Amino acid sequence: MIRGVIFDLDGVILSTDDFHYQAWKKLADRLKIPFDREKNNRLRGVSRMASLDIVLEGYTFSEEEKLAFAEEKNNTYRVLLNTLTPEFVNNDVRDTLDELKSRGIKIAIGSSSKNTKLILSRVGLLNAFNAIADGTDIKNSKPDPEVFLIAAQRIGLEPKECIVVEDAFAGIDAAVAGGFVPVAIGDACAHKKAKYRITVLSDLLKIVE
Ligand code: B16
Ligand code: MG
Repeated sequence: MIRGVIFDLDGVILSTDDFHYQAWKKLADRLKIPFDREKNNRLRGVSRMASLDIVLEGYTFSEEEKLAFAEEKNNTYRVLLNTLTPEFVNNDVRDTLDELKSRGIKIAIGSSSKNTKLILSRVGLLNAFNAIADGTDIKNSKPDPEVFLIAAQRIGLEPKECIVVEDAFAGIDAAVAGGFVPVAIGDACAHKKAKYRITVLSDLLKIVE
């Protein structure tokens, strides 16, 4: 029986894809490294340093330079995040969260992003969840299930009692590895191991009776 839903943040609750793109593009342009939207799509759900490795593919830099590049990208990204407003989260998402709560379902965030709390506070959802687990809590990024296991622990549920909603392949892999019920939205719908595929978040209400 499903008693909890753990949501990935970026690509599920809202999308900051374009901000990631702009921030990586600015760095890549400065370094004279080609970067386009196709490459940006490969960064979805991937941690910041793993994303940087993809951005720098074919180029060699020291660890020190790479840490500085990641910080530079994040500074640009955070400036863009400051333009977020509650309108970035659509009504279908807000209504679904409210309905799940009124059905007694525990809801949590399980995101790789170290900017999770900034994003949630900008869109007015910082206090909307029973628990938040994010990039600041974990040693191992998705496809490791660590972030979802911490989220489940914080809402006091077993993985098998929780749905994980993900838009990234690595996130579905993480959900499967942790023993959660994997629900795909967006690009992740192409993942063979998704148990359910949804188009909009309110489709969850048919899965969680
Ligand atoms: P940050 P999610 C992920 O968030 C993004 O999908 C991914 O593009 C990003 O690189 C990652 O967070 C790390 O984000 O640089 O803010 O720590 O989809 O797991 O909510
Ligand atoms: Mg995501």
